[in-house]
Amino acid sequence: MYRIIDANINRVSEGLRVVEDYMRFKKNNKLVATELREMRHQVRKLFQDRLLIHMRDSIRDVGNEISYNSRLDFKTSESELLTANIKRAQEGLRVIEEHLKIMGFYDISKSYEKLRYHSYDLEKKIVKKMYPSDEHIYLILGEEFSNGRSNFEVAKQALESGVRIIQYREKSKSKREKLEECKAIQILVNRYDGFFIINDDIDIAQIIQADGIHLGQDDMSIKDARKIVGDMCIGVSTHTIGEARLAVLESADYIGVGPIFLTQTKKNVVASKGVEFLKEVSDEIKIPYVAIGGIKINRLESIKPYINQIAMISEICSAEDIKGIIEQIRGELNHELYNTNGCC
Ligand code: TZP
Ligand code: MG
Repeated sequence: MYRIIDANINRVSEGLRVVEDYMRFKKNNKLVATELREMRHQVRKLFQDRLLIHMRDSIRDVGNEISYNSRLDFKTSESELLTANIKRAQEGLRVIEEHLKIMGFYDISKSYEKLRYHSYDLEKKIVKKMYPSDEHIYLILGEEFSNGRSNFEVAKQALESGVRIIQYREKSKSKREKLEECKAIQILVNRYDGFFIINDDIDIAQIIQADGIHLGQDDMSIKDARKIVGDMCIGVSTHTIGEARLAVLESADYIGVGPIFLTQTKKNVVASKGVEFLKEVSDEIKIPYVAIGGIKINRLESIKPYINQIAMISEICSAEDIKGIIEQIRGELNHELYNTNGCC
């Protein structure tokens, strides 16, 4: 029994340590790293007994060989690494909890149970959805361009057609109206395993636990936004290669690149060098980027070599047949795209 407790205290601590260091060094997420650190210390402190080390016999542990010969722990992505290690910690906590009960340490067992519940909550903060950088279509909602349809209706049709990234962008609705609409759309997006991004309103994004926020050059800086949203995905609009470089330095998760063509959709749009700017970004920028501004199906040919992802408002929202246009766009994009970069 002591060997089981000892092995699992180590297992839990090590699992937590892997995640803690990732949150600390890769994500610069002080809050979550601190929570993990405290939990790790608790795991060691709650049950201390000389017998733990005394009974240890790692050399003759039959599990060594099983583990050495197995490829079940093979991992290829950061999110797999995080999930595996937080799960390892949870399983270990459960083992400790169950065995301490029959060893007569009921109260201590209940404290480990508490830690396990805490770890479920932490898992939500750690295993966040990654920005889907391999999706080609990024739909931005705007009711005034939607032919009398609601944002919810447009989002629903797009999701049914397989669009996964949806941004909510309303410039003249009241906060309350936007919030109610976003709550409903977030639930819908979750159902389709999509990725929902809120333009401008960080408070709405926080309340509905959106997947991301999108900031313009006049909104708060990424650094300040990070203080509020932690490691939620942050996208930033850029109009020059200088702004794009800065967004990368400030650790944006993706950037908007545009306007590429003339657009009537956005008021007071800042001019950019259009396709020329897009080329610069495709040559240099190593985070996901999405081309935006006046993107129409019949203009795709000229930008195909430089894009992986395109954002559209009017071309999709105003279409008579939303599903039809999405299918057409997808047909156009599905071949010979410049495959830009990895994920964020
Ligand atoms: N940012 C730069 S251009 C633009 C935004 C939000 C509007 C894009 O709309 P459309 O209808 O796809 O040109
Ligand atoms: Mg803005």
